[in-house]
Amino acid sequence: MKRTARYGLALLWVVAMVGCAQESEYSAPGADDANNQVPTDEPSDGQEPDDGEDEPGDPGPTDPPPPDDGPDEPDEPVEEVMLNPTARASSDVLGQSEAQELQVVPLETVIFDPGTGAENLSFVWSVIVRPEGSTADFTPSNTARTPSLFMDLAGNYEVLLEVFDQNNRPAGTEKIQIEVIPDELIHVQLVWDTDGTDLDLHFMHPTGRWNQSPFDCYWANVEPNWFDPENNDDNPSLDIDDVDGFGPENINLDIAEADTPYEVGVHFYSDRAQMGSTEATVRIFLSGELAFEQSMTLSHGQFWHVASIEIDAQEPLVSAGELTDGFP
Ligand SMILES: [Ca+2]
Ligand SMILES: [Ca+2]
Ligand SMILES: [Ca+2]
Repeated sequence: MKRTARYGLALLWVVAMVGCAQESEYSAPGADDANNQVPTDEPSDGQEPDDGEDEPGDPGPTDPPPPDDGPDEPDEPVEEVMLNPTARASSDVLGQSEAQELQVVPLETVIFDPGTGAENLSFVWSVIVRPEGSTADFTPSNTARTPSLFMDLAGNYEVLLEVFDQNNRPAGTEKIQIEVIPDELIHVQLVWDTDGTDLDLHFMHPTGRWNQSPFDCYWANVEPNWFDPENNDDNPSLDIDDVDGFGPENINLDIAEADTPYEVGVHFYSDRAQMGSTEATVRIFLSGELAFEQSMTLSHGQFWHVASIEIDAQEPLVSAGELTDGFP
């Protein structure tokens, strides 16, 4: 079956502090994300953290003391928590870094740490900036102390950490930037906008035929041996075949043959959810730089010839833009 993942290595670490604002005005993170729930010791309901306002029926410990407590027993002040959150790539062998700006390759798993030893705290992690089409979510949950995140797409991510004290009062926030940069010569990325559908990315050598081994690299031919049979660096590889919706699928190539236009295509293979059509987006990175981005609406069964890539040509990337019923 079709599910391989190939991991690259984390490359370098940069340390940089990003804003720290105690008791910030951030609203409850990710209200649209079912996995985003504010931790609470209260027997109720997963509401947003108590904002200090006295809401009727709210039995939370942050309610102000009864009036007869008198003015000489003020509320216990919120103590600022000193945070030094870090992110590190799971494949990094050098150990923990102090990085709040991290650079990794696509499909790396990044592990987050709030950087505080204080107990009785709870944490909420949110992805507040992500590449369009990314569905990355925290494992095991966004309220874990040290969750991990699978960096599903090339591009920029920003992660917000919110910390709450034992009374669920906001006690600090920090942000971490993750830059996901492909380290291959050619990195082709496919995402689409429907669930329950299976689109397939194809990367074909000019001597090949679409959807046939060995010169089309796709889900049935994930790492063919092209060019020099003794060299694996000149072989393309498909990282993931996504079969249940949205993608991503990536095909990479480190060494390109001279005078060789590689062809990129997308096939709408299966429409289990009966969506009828879906919009596919292909991004092509050359040496880590986004060089091409196009979207196309495909009906079930259709094939989109996306582009040609010839690295040493005057114009290395040429849009094809052809849509056919089935493979041409
Ligand atoms: Ca697929
Ligand atoms: Ca080879
Ligand atoms: Ca999927």
